[in-house]
Amino acid sequence: MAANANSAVRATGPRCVALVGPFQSGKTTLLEAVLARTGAIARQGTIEAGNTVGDGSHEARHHRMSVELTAATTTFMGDSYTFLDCPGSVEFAHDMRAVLPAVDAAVVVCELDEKKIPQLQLILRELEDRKIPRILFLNKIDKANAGVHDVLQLLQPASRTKLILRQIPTFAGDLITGFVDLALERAFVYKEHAPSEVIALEGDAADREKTARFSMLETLADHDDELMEQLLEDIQPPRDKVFDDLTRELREGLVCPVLMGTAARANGVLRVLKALRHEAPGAAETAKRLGINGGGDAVAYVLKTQNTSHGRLSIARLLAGQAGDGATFVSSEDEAGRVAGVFKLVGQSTEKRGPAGVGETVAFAKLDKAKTGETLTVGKQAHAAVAKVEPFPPVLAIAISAKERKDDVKLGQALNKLAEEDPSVIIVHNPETHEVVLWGQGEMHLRVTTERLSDRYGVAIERRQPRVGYRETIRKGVEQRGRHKKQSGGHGQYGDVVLDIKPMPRGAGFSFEDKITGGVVPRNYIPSVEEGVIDGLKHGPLGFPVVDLHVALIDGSYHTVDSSDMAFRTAGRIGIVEGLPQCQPVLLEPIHLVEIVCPNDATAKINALLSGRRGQILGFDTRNGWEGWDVVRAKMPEAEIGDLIVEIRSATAGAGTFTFKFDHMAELTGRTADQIVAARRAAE
Ligand SMILES: Nc1nc2c(ncn2[C@@H]2O[C@H](COP(=O)(O)OP(=O)(O)OP(=O)(O)O)[C@@H](O)[C@H]2O)c(=O)[nH]1
Ligand SMILES: [Mg+2]
Repeated sequence: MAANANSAVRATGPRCVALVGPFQSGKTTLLEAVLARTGAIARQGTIEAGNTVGDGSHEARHHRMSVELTAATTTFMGDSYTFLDCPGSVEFAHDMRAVLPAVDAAVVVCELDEKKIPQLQLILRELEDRKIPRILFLNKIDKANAGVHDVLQLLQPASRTKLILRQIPTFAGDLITGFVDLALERAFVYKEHAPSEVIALEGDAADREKTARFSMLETLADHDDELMEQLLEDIQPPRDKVFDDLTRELREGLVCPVLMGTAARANGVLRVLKALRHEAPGAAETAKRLGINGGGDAVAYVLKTQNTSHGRLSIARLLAGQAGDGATFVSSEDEAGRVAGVFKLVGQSTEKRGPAGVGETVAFAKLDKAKTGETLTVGKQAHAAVAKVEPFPPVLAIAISAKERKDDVKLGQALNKLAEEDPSVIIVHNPETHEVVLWGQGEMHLRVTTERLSDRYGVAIERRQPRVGYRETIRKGVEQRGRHKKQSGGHGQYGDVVLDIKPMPRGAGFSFEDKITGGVVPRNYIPSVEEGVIDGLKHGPLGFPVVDLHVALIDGSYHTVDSSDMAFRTAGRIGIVEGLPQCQPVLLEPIHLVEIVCPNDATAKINALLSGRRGQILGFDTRNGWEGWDVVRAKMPEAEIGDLIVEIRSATAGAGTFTFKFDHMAELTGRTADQIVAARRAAE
């Protein structure tokens, strides 16, 4: 008996499958084909016609790309399947990354396009790291021709797991008209929007089938000694054994099969569904992978939380137990809410249904506090989070404000909701500039986020470049008197101070010292003098906050009746404001330590890019654990980092990215500094 006799048992119950892959590879089109093929929709829509289930939101239609997760449930041969159509753009990657822990398998839709290999590699790594069984679907075969032969040679570098070709194309002249399934050993001819038809396997196709099948078996035999012996002895392994191995090795993450087709014509789609049905694991294995022992209380993982016009909908997969109306969920942090409505989803269309059982993916309504990526439990005892997917650090920012003042509060609330749905959006309030800065994953991500603000929440906004954190400091010291005296009728105002202003080393900040002797400034007024100085430092002679200086109060005078906290505060401010221009003020700009990761064929371009942006390259290295990738480190002014991601992406076909960390403030003089100061003046 084969060692793996049990592993080939077909999974039962509802499945959940992610459709992932590089940008524009055809995931949404594949979902459409699957839904049409399984009867969930009457006709297959197209991206061009703008009538797909997948890109149903206003923003997705408008941009003709997926900008968020879409879930659609359908039935295939008596089993329920929920497909999660994930955006391919790296800017919306969090919507994909957050769902992966809870899926049984992923179909990775890709193209025969060398330029998209690094992106494919990024996605496959994510799946490999999370141990998600995966099938590659090589799409757009209609655009390929007889020139396409070694599919694996092109695709293999993207995968650390060995790929196995499950199908080879068959041709009529130069056109691909069908395929041979190497496990079934059957030839099929594609029919548009209909199941492929079995044809005789003969001639050239039969020869190619033998060679290709043999290499598929060889790869399988790497993990099956018995099969290896059979191959060595030239014994044809039984078909069941081949299917058993395909199943076991897929589930154990030892191999990644490659299927092919044309999603736009629904060609090759049935084979994908069959592979999922027979070979992919089900909810029981997934729960085991996540450390959930079944039975008992319901455990659900929130794939995505959405705020719709009907309130909050949480798309969740039930990994244990059962949950319906009235179920109260808790997360490890908080109560999540009480379910008021369970829905089956087919994209934007919702259909009310009964309680959800193990393995099902549904939308729960009214879980007011459930956030994307949370693990929820019914009952008092919260289950530990089954997965924690941290968003990638943000790479691009814009400053926004409500067009109309009256919308300020609404804007704040809407932003919070958007950040709960999409944790890769980060909102920062800058107290110094009073700006709301929206950080995200790229231009399109920020654009879509701001579109949602107006489309969904009706808040019109203005957007600007966020301000760079310039500062200024002084190069020499001065002693300066600050006097405030007002004698206008009755009670006057009197404060008089002498400040000793001195530069301090970089990073020292600000310090204040009381050097008054003999009570020439009474003790109780001294904190007010300091406050006045601090006030004056907020806006230096160049227009920026002043740092790295020491101010000592060395002398002054007071008036028994007219002196007050207010008067000394004003005197302190006058002293600093009048003193600073005499101290050779100089601009300081923030310099960050930048680390760029990129496929190594782009390293030279990245180096040039950094040098062109006043970057000081510290060196580059191979990226640890990432074959074919480099890391480039540099110090760069914040002003030059602004839209750096846009250029990095264009130099790396979207695969490169960067992180940054504040390093130090550096003096900036000359033309660039003059321009910054002039721009600041003009803005005031
Ligand atoms: N020739 C051909 N074009 C296809 C096929 N499948 C999809 N397309 C086209 O490829 C483009 C992208 O298709 P989508 O289905 O939106 O791809 P996607 O992977 O969902 O895109 P994102 O979600 O934005 O990453 C559209 O113009 C489709 O019409 C196919 O099988 N053959
Ligand atoms: Mg899509």
